[in-house]
Amino acid sequence: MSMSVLSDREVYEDPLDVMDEIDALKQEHDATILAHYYVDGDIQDIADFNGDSLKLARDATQASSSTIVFCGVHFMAESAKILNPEKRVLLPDLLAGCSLAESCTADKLAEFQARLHDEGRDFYTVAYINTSAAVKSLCDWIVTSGNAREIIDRVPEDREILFVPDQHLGRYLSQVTGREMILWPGACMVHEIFSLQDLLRAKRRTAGSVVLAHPECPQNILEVADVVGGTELMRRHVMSVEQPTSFLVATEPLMIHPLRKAAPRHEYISVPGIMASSGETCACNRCPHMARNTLTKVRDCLKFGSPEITWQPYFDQAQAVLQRSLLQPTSTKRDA
Ligand code: CIZ
Repeated sequence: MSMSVLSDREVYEDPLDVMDEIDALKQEHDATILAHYYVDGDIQDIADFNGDSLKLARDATQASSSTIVFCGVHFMAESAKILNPEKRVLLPDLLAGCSLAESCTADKLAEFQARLHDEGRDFYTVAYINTSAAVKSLCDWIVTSGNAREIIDRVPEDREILFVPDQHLGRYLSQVTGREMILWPGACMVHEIFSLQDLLRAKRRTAGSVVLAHPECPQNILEVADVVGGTELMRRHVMSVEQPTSFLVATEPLMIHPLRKAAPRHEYISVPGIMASSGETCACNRCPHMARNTLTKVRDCLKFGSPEITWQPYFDQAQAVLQRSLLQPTSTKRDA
């Protein structure tokens, strides 16, 4: 647990007091707390549900409370609201965005789709969940890292696929499914900067180590990975390995918190990144958006009922595609 908590007003608050306040406020406001695997460990520990965006989207529909506090980023809270229109959905910090979502705005996507249509291309648009609801409303299917292969296999083969916004995930999916894709040139700021050289050196230094890499990583990292998958697949994988093992983990470093909780017998080493400005190795893979979630902000959003995700006109269109893609699986198997 962290030793201290500084609120926005820079006042020291004991995290245990803040946790007690959150518990009381949860009862008072009939709230359920959902926390993504990439948020601070303290927040994961006090949450009612932890998971990746697919698991949390499904958990949100099972919650019986009238309020959901979504500790994650904006597109996740938006998806929770769209799948639970009758519930109040709070996000501790409205500025918790996503570099992938920012790379593909609805205007830019609509323009690109129109250009492809003008060229006579016939395609389905498949979006990674890391997109705004406005973008989702322009798409045919939504995938998460947990159901991507399964969904791509469901996309009829009579047309091409335009995959947005993550070029690395799209390339990986194209390789494993054999489907050709037009790729949007987006990338995740966390997964794009792993140092291949440091990963190879760590692998050589750590006998018998196993590399777990997220499919948002570039091709050079995936080529040296032993297991490629989203966070929920990583968690299930380490639980399935009995023999104590050293895992080199190429995703947001806070993922080590749920991995360690799920399978404490293993050693987990975070793969370092490289700073674009100097080329030096750094511990710079923390997602600055996920890091906006703090215990004090969780407490404050419950206390003040704000920031709240409110219904937008394009949510109606996004609801159909989200329900089809996330809540009607053909199998419960996890893939990517
Ligand atoms: O699906 C998610 O939640 C994301 C963005 C990554 C992962 O693998 O959990």
